[in-house]
Amino acid sequence: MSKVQDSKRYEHTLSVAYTASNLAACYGENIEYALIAGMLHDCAKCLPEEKLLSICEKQHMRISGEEYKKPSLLHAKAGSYLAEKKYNITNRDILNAIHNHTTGRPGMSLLEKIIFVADYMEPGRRQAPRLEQIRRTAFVDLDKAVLMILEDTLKYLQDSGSVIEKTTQETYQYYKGHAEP
Ligand code: DGI
Ligand code: FE
Ligand code: FE
Repeated sequence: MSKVQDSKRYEHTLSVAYTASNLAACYGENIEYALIAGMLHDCAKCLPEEKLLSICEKQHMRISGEEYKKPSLLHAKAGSYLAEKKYNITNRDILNAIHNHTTGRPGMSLLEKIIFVADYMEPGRRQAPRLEQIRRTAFVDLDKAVLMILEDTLKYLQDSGSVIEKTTQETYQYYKGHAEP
């Protein structure tokens, strides 16, 4: 990854991999899968937007209006494609964890939730509100941590007037109905 990412992104990548491996140990997920998914989750993050669009168009992936407005959202889908074709990952769960790491999806697998949460709370993250609380919650109630992250992400996106991907909204509604109160 250090060859395709700038140094800040590479540091984030290592932190996500380590955080994901700890969550995997906590919840009985395969630690190696968590490390691999963490290492690869942002493998397309440093590609230019035109490249992300061309990869997704070439593969006939569905691109939403929001993704056309904000092509950087496609780094997750394009990353999943590269993980399969360039880095030879065949495990569907790992590929899905990469594919869904930015918006989440309703009914995520354990590995998908681990990557989604690790990406948000890795120790290098400093900006988000409630980080300390989310970090503690993640090791006690993973679904609750997913919900808190979606709440804060949606609030941040609304406040900053960003386009909101339908999947992010749907994932929030799903975990609002599923996380323990
Ligand atoms: O790639 P990273 O920066 O490590 O993390 P990420 O893949 O979760 O991307 C983070 C950004 O994605 C963060 O600023 C929130 C944003 N995001 C998540 N869902 C949506 C979104 N941005 C928009 N515009 N719309 C969404 O639905
Ligand atoms: Fe990302
Ligand atoms: Fe990331």
